[in-house]
Amino acid sequence: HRHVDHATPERVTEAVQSGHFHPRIPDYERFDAYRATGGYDTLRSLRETGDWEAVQERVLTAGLRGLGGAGFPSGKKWGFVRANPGPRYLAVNGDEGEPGTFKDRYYLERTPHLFLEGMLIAAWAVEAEVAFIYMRDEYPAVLEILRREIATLEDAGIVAPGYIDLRRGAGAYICGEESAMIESIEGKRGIPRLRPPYVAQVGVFDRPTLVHNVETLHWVARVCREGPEALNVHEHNGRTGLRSYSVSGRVAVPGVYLLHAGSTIKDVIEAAGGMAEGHTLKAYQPGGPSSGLLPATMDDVPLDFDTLQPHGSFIGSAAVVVLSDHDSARDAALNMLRFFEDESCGQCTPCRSGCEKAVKLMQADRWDAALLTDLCEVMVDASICGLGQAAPNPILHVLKHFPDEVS
Ligand code: L3W
Ligand code: SF4
Repeated sequence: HRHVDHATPERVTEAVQSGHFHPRIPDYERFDAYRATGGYDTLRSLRETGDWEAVQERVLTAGLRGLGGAGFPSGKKWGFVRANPGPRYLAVNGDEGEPGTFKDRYYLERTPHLFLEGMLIAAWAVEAEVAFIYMRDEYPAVLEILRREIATLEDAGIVAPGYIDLRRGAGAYICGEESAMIESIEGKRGIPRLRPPYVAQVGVFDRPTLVHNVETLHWVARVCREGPEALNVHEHNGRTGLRSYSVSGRVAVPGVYLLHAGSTIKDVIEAAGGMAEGHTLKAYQPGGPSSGLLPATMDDVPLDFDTLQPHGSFIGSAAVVVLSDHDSARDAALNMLRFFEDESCGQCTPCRSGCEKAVKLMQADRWDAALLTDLCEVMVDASICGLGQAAPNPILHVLKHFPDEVS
């Protein structure tokens, strides 16, 4: 997870210019190609004669929910932010640090202008004075693409120079938590703030701030252009909409798959070309390590917001990792807890000490189930942010679904 040799945008640009290094810049849709098919027409007409509440209604009707993990209705956020007096800001969360998640990168490396137009529409809707993009530094190609295309937008007169402020993360997972990201944007160490106040009220430099994930804004552009039908006509297993599943692990063809929101693990594996040869499904991580590990028997649950709650899990950013009969659930859980131990910001004791203690307890041949359960309860109840609150999930799931591996 940690990169010692950071390929920062400056270094990438410098290295490219000196001919020493060639980051693979994928063949993405450039400004001219995007413009040629009506790109930025929606933004222009909204800026000329648009009614932000009509656009908000459209986004709500589409059923668009925050795709960074929490699934909060996107249109509602616009109303919360607008309810507070300006100046207001927009901050895009492009930190994409959840292990197994790579959908934002996928879209940015293919159709960056859908994201950029969606971002400018959201910025227009809340009258944001600056649009910050907080981008994961481990994505040098994405950074290069954004720098180029933002410059193109400035040259084309679509945004004023400097209106889009591209900021680089520095490899801390916690900076994907929205208030820690805001601290980082302000130039401080990224640690989560207590809520309330919500960032819609007190965000970047204490101003009301609209925070959206990259993919959410990609869909804002599509919903504004194509109508709510871009999302809400898709029905499957009683769920509405589409989800971009980042699929990795023991599947034949790992990748990002845009599927119905009601897809089960069976559907997801089928989309990814089936299981890898010689592997049988044993368990899966439905949405990042915070969502824990579910057993193969749970193969008929729609992997969507809300549906996993009864199973003590959630879909998060839809980062599906498939484990097989060749894998150990306890090893996977230990790996997840090591990650949380490493990435805990250290601000609160239940998480800082809890993750460390859990890693030690999980290394025993036999797990002390009573002690681990007690520790998990404290972490869930008393941690400040989602990292510490959700870190126990892999432990609780192994105890529940794979007790034979730890007793
Ligand atoms: C105004 C209210 N605003 C809520 C806003 C809030 C935030 C959004 C969601 O994410 C999830 C976790 C995992 N007035 C409001 C309000 N808001 N009530 O709505 O807020 P919240 O608290 O539900 O969640 P959150 O802290 O933003 C936590 C998931 O993130 N997760 C995923 C990580 C994903 C990555 C990645 O790589 N993309 O790192 C990890 O645990 O599902 O539920 O904007 O301000 N009354
Ligand atoms: Fe930091 Fe963990 Fe506390 Fe979150 S729960 S504030 S990551 S110590």
